[in-house]
Amino acid sequence: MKRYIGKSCRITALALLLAVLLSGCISGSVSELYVLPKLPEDYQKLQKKIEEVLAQNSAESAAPLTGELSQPVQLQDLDGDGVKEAIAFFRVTSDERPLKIYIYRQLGEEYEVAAVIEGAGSAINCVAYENLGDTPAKEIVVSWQMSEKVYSLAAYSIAHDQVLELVRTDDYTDFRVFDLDMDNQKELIVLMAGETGGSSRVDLYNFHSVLELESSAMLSQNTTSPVENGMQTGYLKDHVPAVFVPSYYSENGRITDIMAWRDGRIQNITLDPETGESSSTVRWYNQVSGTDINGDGIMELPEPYALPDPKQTTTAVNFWALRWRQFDINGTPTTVFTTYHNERDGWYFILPDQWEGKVCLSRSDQAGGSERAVIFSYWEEGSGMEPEPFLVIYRLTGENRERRADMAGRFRLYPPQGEDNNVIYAGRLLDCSWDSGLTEESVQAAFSLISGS
Ligand SMILES: [Ca+2]
Ligand SMILES: [Ca+2]
Ligand SMILES: [Ca+2]
Repeated sequence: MKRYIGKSCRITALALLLAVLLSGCISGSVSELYVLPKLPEDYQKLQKKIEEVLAQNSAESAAPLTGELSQPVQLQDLDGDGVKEAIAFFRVTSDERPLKIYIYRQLGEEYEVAAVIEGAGSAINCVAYENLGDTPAKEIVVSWQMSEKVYSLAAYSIAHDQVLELVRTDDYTDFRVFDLDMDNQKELIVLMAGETGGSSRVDLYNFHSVLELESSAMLSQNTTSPVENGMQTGYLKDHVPAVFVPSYYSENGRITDIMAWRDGRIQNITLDPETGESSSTVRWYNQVSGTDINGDGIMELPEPYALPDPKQTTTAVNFWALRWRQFDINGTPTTVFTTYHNERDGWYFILPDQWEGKVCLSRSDQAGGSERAVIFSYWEEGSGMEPEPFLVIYRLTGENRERRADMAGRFRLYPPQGEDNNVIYAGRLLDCSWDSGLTEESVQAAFSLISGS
């Protein structure tokens, strides 16, 4: 739609954005946006410089499409002198290299063009400012969109107003900037998906007088492709940095390759040389991804297993338990705890170890879905016994939810008693011949909301 807006409109919109951006009220409401503060003199001068670029034939503002840094004008101290430079993004369609990143340096009250990065392609996909070298200056990492779903990654340094392209990859899949080798300097870590999953790899670009491709590690064989936006950085045991790369594996399966720095290079520390796969990370339930579930700063990956189910009639699993495991540098896992995750209702519960093999779950939805409950029962497979309920966790919505949460026998899990919320979670303990070891307090301690739900 952008291209049909008149140029003056575009300039006004940009000036507005600039005003908002520079005044620091990015989170202001729409009405606030239109009460324009008078621009300080020097920002008006920056705006004039930007308008000069936009005044060219077929020029338009072209902010990065994705990522956190998606404003059309951004402020960053690139050279580390304590004064922020302004960075503006344009597309000049008539040019052979239509994408332009202008870097403006402030000189007194004036702005002048310090450097321009030019690129081929259809759009600037995303941008990052990171120190990848040995000077105080930040490098600019740019993902250029070449065509639909094809992206090229490049890193540039700006020194003495000269743009230097440090590295460039063709058709990469994802990247992170992260200190993998623990030398207090970040590396560029690039996921390159191959034609088949088995030919995918992670490339590590490290700085040794120049930024260069230092080492690579292959992903597991027999996968389909890496999971879109699945790559995560995090930590192993002893706070060793690592990159976690999930891939699609067979039908409904996922496999996660863990990449870390070992013996002077990036290595796939979970890869089993016999199978060519990170066999210890395979999982067949994929609604939950790796996360720091216990908040100790170390990544845990879920290892799902089917809970015993007296009603099971098919091979389809109704209830999964998740063993959350952290890994050490040798790829050896340790379980921190086991949970039942209820993604649909937005909560999870830590299952005590002594419950293993003794507890089954069932669901009970009432009142048109405004009362959804999961019932925990004592049951041992092959015992011939009927499941004996001992705990119910309710998700309550709609009218009277507070009253229903506070019914006799029920206790609040979220929010606390006396507070209302669109969704209220409550628990109930039931008499049972088996001792679950639970109290209201321990149920509260074991219950958590799934963040983001
Ligand atoms: Ca500066
Ligand atoms: Ca490093
Ligand atoms: Ca953790």
